[in-house]
Amino acid sequence: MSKPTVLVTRKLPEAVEARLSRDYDARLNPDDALYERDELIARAEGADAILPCHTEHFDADVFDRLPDSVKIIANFSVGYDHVDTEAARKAGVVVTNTPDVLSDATAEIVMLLMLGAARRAGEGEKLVRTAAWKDWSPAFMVGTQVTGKTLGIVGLGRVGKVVAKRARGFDMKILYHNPSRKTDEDELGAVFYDRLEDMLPHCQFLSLNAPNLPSTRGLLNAERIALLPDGAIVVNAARGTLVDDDALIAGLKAGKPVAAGLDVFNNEPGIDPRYKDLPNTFLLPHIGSATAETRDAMGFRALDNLDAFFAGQEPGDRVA
Ligand code: 8YV
Repeated sequence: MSKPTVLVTRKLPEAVEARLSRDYDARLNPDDALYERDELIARAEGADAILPCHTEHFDADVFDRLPDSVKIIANFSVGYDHVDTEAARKAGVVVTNTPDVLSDATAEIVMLLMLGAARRAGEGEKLVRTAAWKDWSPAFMVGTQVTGKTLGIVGLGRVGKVVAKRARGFDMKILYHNPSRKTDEDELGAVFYDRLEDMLPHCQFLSLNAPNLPSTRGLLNAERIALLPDGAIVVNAARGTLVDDDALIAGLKAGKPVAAGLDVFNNEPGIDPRYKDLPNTFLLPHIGSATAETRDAMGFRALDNLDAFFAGQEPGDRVA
């Protein structure tokens, strides 16, 4: 029997591509070129499956135009907000994601964002790199201490739970807001707030760890920022859509929050340029899951889903 054809939209780790080429008729992308809509559809001609990243968008128009041969979209990502799952269902296309395997790597970036924003790492690094570091004094580059502070987590899901665990290593007190209360085992002593507005006044640090959903879009707005205590620090390694940029930028200019650590943005990579001009931002280019170990694990997880599908089984991570 011939191997199923898989269109792979981006360059993947060597070991993942080796397994892909062994088990499938893989259409790889060695140059890692970004396929725009028309090219993506053209390249999918005759393919049985697509293995995309969050850089490709599958809206209703794409599903209308995708060749009928495509039966599954096995994402190389945990988030699948780049896929219109309703349109996928209507088109009879199965969609999967890669949960769990990137929670540790992403939680590391959340800690880096907290530390980087609190300890003014962006400013400090710039001083050293531009040879602008001229002096030292007790008043030089004074930041906020992370140890022992109160951290509010919006979304105690897979990543949020690991963030809570890591933050406990910094003796932080953990609060969380979630659509529903977690079990004792998942909470591990974190304090649940049914209403986000009730939690915000206690958050010396606030970490956004919720998915991009209609209910979370623009969640961090001017009214909610105003509820944060003085000196609060906000970090986001989830999705840029959770933030109202105008509100956060106005807040950062006014000193509330006092700093922000951001790994994700609206309209990546063309982010709101005002973030770059603010000294109190610590900015990273969406690298939450970018470790060699996690990239391999994400690829293998996507392949496990494809293997199950083509073996006539239900893929473990089916989301549509
Ligand atoms: C990935 C992510 O780098 O998996 C996700 O949802 O946001 C990132 O960590 C990216 O999506 C890979 O496609």
